[in-house]
Amino acid sequence: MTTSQNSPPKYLQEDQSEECKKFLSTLPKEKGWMESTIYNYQGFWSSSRAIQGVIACQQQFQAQDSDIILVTSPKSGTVWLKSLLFALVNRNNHPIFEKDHPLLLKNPHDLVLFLELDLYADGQVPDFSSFTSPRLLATHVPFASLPKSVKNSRTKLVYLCRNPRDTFISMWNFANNLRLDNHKDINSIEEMFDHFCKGVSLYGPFWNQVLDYWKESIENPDKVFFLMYEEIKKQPKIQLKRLAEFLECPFSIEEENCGVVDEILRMCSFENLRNLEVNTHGKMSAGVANKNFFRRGKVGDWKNYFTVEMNDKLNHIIEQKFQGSGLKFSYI
Ligand code: PAP
Repeated sequence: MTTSQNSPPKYLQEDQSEECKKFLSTLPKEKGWMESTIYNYQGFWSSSRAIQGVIACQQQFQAQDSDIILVTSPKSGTVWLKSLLFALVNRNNHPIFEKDHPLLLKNPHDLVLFLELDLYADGQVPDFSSFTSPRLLATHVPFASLPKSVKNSRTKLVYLCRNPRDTFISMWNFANNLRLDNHKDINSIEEMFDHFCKGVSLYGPFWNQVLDYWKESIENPDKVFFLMYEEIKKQPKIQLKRLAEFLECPFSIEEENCGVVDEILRMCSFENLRNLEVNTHGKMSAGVANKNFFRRGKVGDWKNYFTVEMNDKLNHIIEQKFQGSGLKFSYI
């Protein structure tokens, strides 16, 4: 489904029932990135639409032991990981060399749906009957706010993060592109950097989300698999094979010899996905043009935007927040 030319994409819709308005009025609020306002619910910042989806999902979602949920901090390469997971997990029913592979025809966001932004958004009751097992799902929700059944089942979580500098630049560009598409003015980099540093980013504070999943991945390595964008860029084959092992669907020697691993990486590469017709001209079902998800796809783009002051300020925050965690980001 696409939105009509006059209505904003679902991402930007802020329709609220009276009951919801009343509830939102009890939450701390700040200026939004794409939408006018974001709210703090259970310690994280998000749009009214996403919060309604999170609450519905917390109340209704029943996880299954075989589920695989991709969790990401927004703009950390979700669409990339969705494509890799889809190709990996479905390689028996959709061989990667298939001429009409779903990844050639659909944006990864339409193949792996978000719980709170797609399935439980806008008051929907999702129908999972057409899902094949394992169900592949996604969310941006912090660990503490995941539905109970996700934590209490053997559902596997794949967490992806990206260095905070590139994440911020990607978020700022994405939000402004969506604003421009909807005839709104852009938010300055100074203002949104300040927001990001204060923790007021989409599903932020960034550091809280990353640290919680990092700790879970150490304490519970069979449940949470922690991946970094920069590491996949550096060693794609190694990381994809680690992911396959975590998901208990390792590549066979025969598959490796036939080039399956290489072909999955090629299919899901930035250059390939970005240039597909569906991603140059298509729109995802939530109404956003697919091209917005394929901007530069590089490590280190932050250098084209950061001033010395911004660099110093973020360095200081990162040192403070991640000290002693053992987590190190790579920026080049
Ligand atoms: P979302 O949170 O809105 O779903 P998400 O997919 O996480 O967005 O992030 C998009 C980023 O991943 C973009 O980064 P950029 O703004 O720095 O360019 C996008 O270019 C990048 N990206 C998309 N696909 C790939 C890919 N196949 N390989 C590497 N990076 C990618």
